[in-house]
Amino acid sequence: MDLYFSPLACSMATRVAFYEAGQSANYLEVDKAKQVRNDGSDFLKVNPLGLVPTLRTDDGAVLTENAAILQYIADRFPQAGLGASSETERSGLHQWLCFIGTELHKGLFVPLLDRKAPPEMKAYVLEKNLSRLDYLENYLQGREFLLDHFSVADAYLVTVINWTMATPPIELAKWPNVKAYYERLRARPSNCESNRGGVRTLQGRNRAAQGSGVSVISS
Ligand SMILES: N[C@@H](CCC(=O)N[C@@H](CS)C(=O)NCC(=O)O)C(=O)O
Repeated sequence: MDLYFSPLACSMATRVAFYEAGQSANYLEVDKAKQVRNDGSDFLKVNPLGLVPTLRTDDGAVLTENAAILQYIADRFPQAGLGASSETERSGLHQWLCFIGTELHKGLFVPLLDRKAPPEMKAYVLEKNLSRLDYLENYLQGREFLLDHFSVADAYLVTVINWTMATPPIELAKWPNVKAYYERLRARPSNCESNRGGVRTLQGRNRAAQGSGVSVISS
């Protein structure tokens, strides 16, 4: 399989899922600014939206969207137990993948990480959507994972929470259950492997962001 990814981007969730499943893929890096792969080829020919993750399966299908790709990995490697084991759990998995993709990824973090978003927009997004972290805080009380076991939803959530290192207004210490969850998940080998050097980069960018008052990574 070919996974088109960018370092620090949401495609890290798919890499985490591959590592957790004990599987691998051809990891093809995309330069998001130029929409080319690092061999110079045009990524828009693979995914006209220009978004990572994009996965080409062994039978040649091109899949897009985190929620769809993550569930594909869970279904493709059922022995890894990264998906749902019952109908109810499947609904829970869908729920969390949708929540992370819409409420957190796009609703909260993308505007904060966008270099071009005006400060008023960032302030509005914080006022409107920061409560999503309160919801997560309550849910994670006494829980190790989003479901009763590690799942692809956790792979996505730890990836998104990583970005708090580059969004200075969000101090993770204010949500102790989320912080503890993040630290647990971040310590898993899958996360370390998928994110070599990435955390240091994010921390460096966070320092720059605090200095300038804006966030400096685009997603
Ligand atoms: N709805 C898509 C969103 C994916 C997405 O936003 N990917 C970002 C990286 S985190 C990206 O490729 N951005 C490049 C761009 O916006 O041009 C999904 O869930 O997969």
